[in-house]
Amino acid sequence: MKFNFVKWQACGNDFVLVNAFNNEDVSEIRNNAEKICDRHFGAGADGVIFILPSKTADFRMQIINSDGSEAEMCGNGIRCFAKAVCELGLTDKRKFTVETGAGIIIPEIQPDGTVHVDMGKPVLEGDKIPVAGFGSNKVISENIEVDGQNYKMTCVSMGNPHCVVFVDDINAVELEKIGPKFEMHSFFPRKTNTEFVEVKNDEYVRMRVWERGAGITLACGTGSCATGVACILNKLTKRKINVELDGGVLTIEWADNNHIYMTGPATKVYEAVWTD
Ligand code: ZDP
Repeated sequence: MKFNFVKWQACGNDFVLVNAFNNEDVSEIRNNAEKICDRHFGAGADGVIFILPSKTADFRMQIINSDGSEAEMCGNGIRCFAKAVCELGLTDKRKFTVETGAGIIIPEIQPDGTVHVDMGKPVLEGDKIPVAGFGSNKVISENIEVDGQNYKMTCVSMGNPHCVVFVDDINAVELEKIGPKFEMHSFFPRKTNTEFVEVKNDEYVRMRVWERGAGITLACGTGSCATGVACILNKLTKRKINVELDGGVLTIEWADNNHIYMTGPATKVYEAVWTD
């Protein structure tokens, strides 16, 4: 297997980006995503992202997690994707449409190099997130028992499922221990990403994430969007907040048009050729 790729990171959430806009066959790369993402035997990344053509948008984005599973959407990844397609000369537009598993997403490159993304509308109906046992009701501050301990969860989909848990002290969260237990909990038929959030004030929160199919990552964009929504549903913050992650800060706004807007950085790290 031999292919060119570009390594990108966004708030420390890192990806191997592969350009397949001319419909190249990337099935072998996709099937080897776990090996490619391995931090010792591979290039090392939280996921592999493919730049693909689309019939319904300017581009299509596909993301494979580091465990080889496919995800519907990724927030940090789409900021990397947006800057990559410009860098590759696949468009001279600064704002364009991207087909994803969460629908059409619209990134816009800002003059300062950050990317402002219309992430679409959050999905709050339990059975659409999906979370079992709540029908189409919203899941706000509901009980969940994990490892013999009770937690309050608020669940949101940004195309991919998120379970947000507010805590008093984020440093006391044993993320490595309880993260996978939330991910695999019977409430979540398609598993879940889990965000632990300490609210600092009504405009600033600290969040750590255990990602479905990737474990602890330094940042999660869709998770930050879900965190913003959960903060507002629980009347804990204003509609525009900064989310401090292990790897950086994202600005999240839940606007009056019910769309979530995410703004943050994305940086190219290197270009390479995979040759094993
Ligand atoms: O839903 C999932 O399986 C996530 N692990 C996908 C990756 C999400 C990402 N970290 C983000 O920023 O939203 C890329």
